This record gives sequence, structure tokens and C-alpha cells, in this order.
Amino acid sequence: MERTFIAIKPDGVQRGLVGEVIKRFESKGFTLVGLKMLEVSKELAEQHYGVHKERPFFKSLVEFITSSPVVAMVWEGEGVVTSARKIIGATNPLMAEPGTIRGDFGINIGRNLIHGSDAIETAQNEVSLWFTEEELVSWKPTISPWMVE
Ligand code: D4T
Repeated sequence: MERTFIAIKPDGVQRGLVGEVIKRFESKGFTLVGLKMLEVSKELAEQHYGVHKERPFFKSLVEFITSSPVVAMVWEGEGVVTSARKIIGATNPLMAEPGTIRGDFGINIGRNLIHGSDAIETAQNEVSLWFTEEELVSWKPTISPWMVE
């Protein structure tokens, strides 16, 4: 079953949006299979944002994600990677559609509240970067037949 990595960034945690974010993924029908709060190390931050190493905003990105606790999650469901990106909205919250998390709660690209994997392969890499196998729970909600044919 498809899985994606979602992180509520320091701004989302500080602003008390953890419950709101979880609610949106739960209400949509996806299944939470991993959840933890952590202070992100510089090493983990640099690995996670490795693709942006040469970008001018890399340093501030790493500084920001290590500045305050993050809530890391793994969500499961058919099509969850693409759907989660839609639920999250465009990278720049000012461009994000109302109804998306960034569109509803953000105004600044450096404070865009939440991260979601951008492709299935990225999701697999990010899940194993942030979580051990033992931290993930395989379970099927009993209401599944009412959500999926
Ligand atoms: P993340 O990775 O946080 O889910 O964001 P996106 O997938 O939507 O966007 P991204 O990888 O292009 O950017 C990663 C992260 O860097 C910040 N950022 C980005 C920034 O501060 N200034 C910029 O110009 C860009 C492009 C925001 C998200």
C-alpha cells in the first residue's frame, strides 16, 4: 500500500496546528501508520533537504527546521502521495488555493507549515530516513469497507 511522509514544521507546531493537520488527513480517509514528535538534528535536516544543498535558501531551511520541534508522520492509502500534496497546497502559501493547508494558514514561503513527499520514490526514501521499521504500524481501520470499495 502507498505511503507518504508528512512533517508538520516548527511553525505549524508552534501555531497549534497539529490537530488541524491530522484531522484533514484523517477526514480524507487516509490511515496514520507512524507518528512522532522530535527535535530535528542538523544531520537529519541536511539529509532531508539534500536536494536543495546548492540553493540560496538551504542554510535558512536547515536552521528553521532544527529551531523547534517537528511532528513527523507516515500516512497510508491509495494515491496518498499525490493527494497529500493537493491537501497541502502550493509551496508558496500566497499562491496556495484556499481549502489547502498552506492556503488556509500561511502567507510566507519560509513558513509554509508542512512538508509532504513529492513522489512515490521520494516518499519511500523519506519514510526510511525519518522512521525505523519498528516505529511504523501496519493496521487496517475497521471502517475501511465504508471508505474503499
Ligand atoms: P517541502 O519540501 O517543504 O514540502 O516544500 P515543497 O516540496 O512544496 O517545495 P520545495 O521542495 O521546492 O521547497 C522546500 C522548502 O524550501 C522552502 N523554500 C522554497 C524557500 O524558503 N524559498 C524558496 O524560494 C523555495 C523554492 C519552502 C519549502
